[in-house]
Amino acid sequence: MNAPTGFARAVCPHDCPDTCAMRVTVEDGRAVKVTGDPDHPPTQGVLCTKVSRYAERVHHPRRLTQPMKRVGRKGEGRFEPIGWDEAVAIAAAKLGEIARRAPEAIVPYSYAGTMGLVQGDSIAQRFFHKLGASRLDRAICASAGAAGLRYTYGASVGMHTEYFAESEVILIWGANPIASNLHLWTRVQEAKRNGATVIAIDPYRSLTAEKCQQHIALKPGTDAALALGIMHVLIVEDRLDHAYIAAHTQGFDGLKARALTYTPARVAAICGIDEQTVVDLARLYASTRKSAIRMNYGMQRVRGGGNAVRAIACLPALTGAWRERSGGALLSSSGWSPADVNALQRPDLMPGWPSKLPRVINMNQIGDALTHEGDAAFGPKIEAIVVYNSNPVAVAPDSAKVAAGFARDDLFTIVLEQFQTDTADYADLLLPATTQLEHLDIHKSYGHTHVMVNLPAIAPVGGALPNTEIFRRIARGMQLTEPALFESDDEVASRAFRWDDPALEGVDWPTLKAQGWAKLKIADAPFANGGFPTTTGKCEFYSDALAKSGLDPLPDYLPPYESADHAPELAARYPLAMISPPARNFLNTTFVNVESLRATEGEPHLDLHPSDAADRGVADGDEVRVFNDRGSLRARARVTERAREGLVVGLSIWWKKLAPDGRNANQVTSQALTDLGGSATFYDCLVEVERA
Ligand SMILES: Nc1nc2c(c(=O)[nH]1)N[C@H]1C(S)=C(S)[C@@H](COP(=O)(O)OP(=O)(O)OC[C@H]3O[C@@H](n4cnc5c(=O)[nH]c(N)nc54)[C@H](O)[C@@H]3O)O[C@H]1N2
Ligand SMILES: Nc1nc2c(c(=O)[nH]1)N[C@H]1C(S)=C(S)[C@@H](COP(=O)(O)OP(=O)(O)OC[C@H]3O[C@@H](n4cnc5c(=O)[nH]c(N)nc54)[C@H](O)[C@@H]3O)O[C@H]1N2
Ligand code: SF4
Ligand SMILES: [Mo]
Repeated sequence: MNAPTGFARAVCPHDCPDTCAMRVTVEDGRAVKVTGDPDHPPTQGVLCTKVSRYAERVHHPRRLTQPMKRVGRKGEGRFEPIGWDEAVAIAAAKLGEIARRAPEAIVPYSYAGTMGLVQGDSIAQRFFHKLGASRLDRAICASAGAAGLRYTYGASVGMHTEYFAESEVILIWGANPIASNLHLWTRVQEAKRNGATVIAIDPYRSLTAEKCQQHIALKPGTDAALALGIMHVLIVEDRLDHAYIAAHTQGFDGLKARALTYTPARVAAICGIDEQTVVDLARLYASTRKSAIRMNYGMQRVRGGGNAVRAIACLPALTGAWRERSGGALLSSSGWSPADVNALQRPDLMPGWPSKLPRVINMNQIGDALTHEGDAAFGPKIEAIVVYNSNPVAVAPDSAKVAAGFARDDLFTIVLEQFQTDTADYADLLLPATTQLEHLDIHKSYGHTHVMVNLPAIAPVGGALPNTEIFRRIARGMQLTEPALFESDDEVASRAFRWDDPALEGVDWPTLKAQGWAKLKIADAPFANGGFPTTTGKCEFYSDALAKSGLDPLPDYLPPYESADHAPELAARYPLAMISPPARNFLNTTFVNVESLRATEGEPHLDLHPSDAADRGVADGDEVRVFNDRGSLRARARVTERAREGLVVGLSIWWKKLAPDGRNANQVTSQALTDLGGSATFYDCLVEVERA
């Protein structure tokens, strides 16, 4: 235990770029309060509202504290408690039987319930690799953007958050930091006080957009066109850093030819904004090298998401903004951390390694996968699914199909959870997992450049166990003998990073454990002299790797699947574009069951523009039905200009069973995948709305 009484040091485990350092106040073995650590530079002593309530969640009366087996119908959520020995025996027998016959019929399903490298994907991955289970493409969130960055910069790397405070122009592009990246917003406000111009590029007037000097409300999924339009202006007005382009980029001539086809007039028509807005934005952007772009994942949840990130990522290399530490772009900083994924996850344990590996299931298509009968192309029908760190019945797209899959009587489902979520209701075995205050972990961050350690502050609540220990027990129950499956959490954490990496100079596992965190050694202006982590060392406007895969080697605008440009017939029936970005008081579906936070969000809302509301006879406060061919949900209408014309917004992600109609936004979202990275297209979704 870190500290039975007094302060303990922890790390916020949630899927959030800020990765805050927390102090936990413990009294009589109970966590009574968590606060932001004032000594940790990115945290600056502040936690967001929802995680300030973390102790409430840890000791919540409905925490799962003992293993349970299903007694009711699937989805009904009726269980009876059993002991750990019985639970492990059931899991081991069932998984063992399937693994001997058809290992790929077992599918693990996990995401970022915790971002910890130990409780996230270490022993669990090793276990599934050893069995030869299907692999999961964990692409529900960030993989289009990650691919966009990889093909342009070589990795998920960018500016340090700290230096946004010194920027003179800041574009908040497809991001809503007040809700989902609070500590960056603090830096942006500092910059604003020093005279910076801050512009939001977002179809929705988010909490952040309303606080910026300008809000450019483009149509969803049109960001690549806007970026190409900015390039057009930079080129024709010669606002380029020719020396930077010559020395540190590849493929300028091709990019130039492409950008010249995106005149401001064409871009204005695609994006649904004024021509002058495009020109002014480009001029402002190029007026200083201290121009910073904060992208977040909002913009890449559409068909052309990968290309959009790629196009935007090219901008700072054109103006030479990378020469300044307060210039450049940041989508994710996760690539700076020397995480040792192979040591953590041991892909070499897979039968057939390295050439003939088990099939891959994209987690965004779990609805189709679970309802597939199996054939030569798909492989065996799925017989067992093991869910941890995720709530697919609520978060995965095309939810009716997902729920139908989980409802299959011939599917064996294990769910490791802290709470009885929508997914837990479908479990055959529901196993209680510890929270961050009860287990050890090690973290990198995708928003800052520190690595961090979380030590347990309290003993596990009730009979809860860490994910790692649950998988160790099931492995032992299956008589597996591979030593990697039985390493302790401390041993796993000690392998999480390549400690000899120059970024970790002077830091090893014992030091990090003692200190709590360490800042990675990365240059202040990392690409001032090029040195991108691509094979060419350049910022790749033109990507040889994309060309080799038969894809467009240059960034381009791809209209959303569900748009008048791409699917006019569909757009005639379903004329409204729906997005369902994060609600401020939830973190995906985590915290929806914390009463105080749910009360703040109220009930599921749908924001729609006054003209769209008038066309449908919808008044503010009416109950509306949102629908398309995939399904429908109900919500309370808020008639507001926050949503641009043609756009409806349902802040998310509600637990279905805590919504009045038992449904959420994913009833209408689709399983289609992005251009690059196989990501989900949650915000590429046409609907119609009517009064309920
Ligand atoms: N409070 C809170 N914080 C969170 C989360 C949460 O649920 N709640 N979720 C966490 C997770 S998992 C993630 S991935 C991040 C997500 O954090 P963000 O990437 O910031 O996520 P989004 O809210 O999806 O998108 C941000 C903004 O993009 C806008 N947007 C939607 N479509 C488009 C588009 O086509 N173009 C442009 N330019 N903008 C668009 C949305 O209106 C929204 O205001 O936040 C994390 N932090
Ligand atoms: N409509 C719509 N859908 C979306 C999005 C959207 O913007 N709109 N956003 C998408 C995005 S960006 C993401 S990242 C996904 C997020 O999807 P998920 O990663 O599934 O996120 P959560 O809903 O927060 O569910 C995480 C679950 O993990 C559990 N958990 C936390 N820690 C632990 C642990 O240590 N052990 C175990 N066993 N369980 C733990 C929590 O209790 C919680 O129920 O949702 C996606 N779905
Ligand atoms: S959710 Fe984000 S902002 Fe809130 S405490 Fe966690 S890391 Fe910090
Ligand atoms: Mo995410």
